[in-house]
Amino acid sequence: MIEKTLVLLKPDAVERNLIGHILVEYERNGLRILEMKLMKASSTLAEQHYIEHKGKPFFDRLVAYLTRSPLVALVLEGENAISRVRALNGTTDPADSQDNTIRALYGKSMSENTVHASDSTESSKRERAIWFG
Ligand code: 3AN
Repeated sequence: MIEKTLVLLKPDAVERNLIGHILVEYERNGLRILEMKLMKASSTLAEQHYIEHKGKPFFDRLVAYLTRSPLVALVLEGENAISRVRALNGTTDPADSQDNTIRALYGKSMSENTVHASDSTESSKRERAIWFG
């Protein structure tokens, strides 16, 4: 099934000049960039994005991280894009991520793990609406 997924190259990725390094991984795996923008997220946007984590001890840190400097938001499209991009990104904790995943290569920590991708069709729809209207 052809799917769309919402991806963020989070502030630590942009700060370390990793945009090109990460995009090449998606593109060479046959995923097409449909939309893309470099922007600084507002707290309101970051809170909406991470609404499922509201109330958790790391929520405020998550919002501060996402808003501290520019990020890149993009929509990728391809066959089974949602699960394929999650697999390319690796697990939430970079220390556990399989070799050659984006988080194993570039992730700094559980909190600063460089990339985000939607985890389901519903999340993709919700997150694409948040970031691209
Ligand atoms: P993923 O981004 O792999 O889908 P989620 O949705 O479980 O992971 O978590 C969203 C973000 O919240 C993660 N990218 C990570 O930065 C942060 N996070 C999740 N769990 C923890 C935790 N236990 N401690 C610190 N940060 C966390």
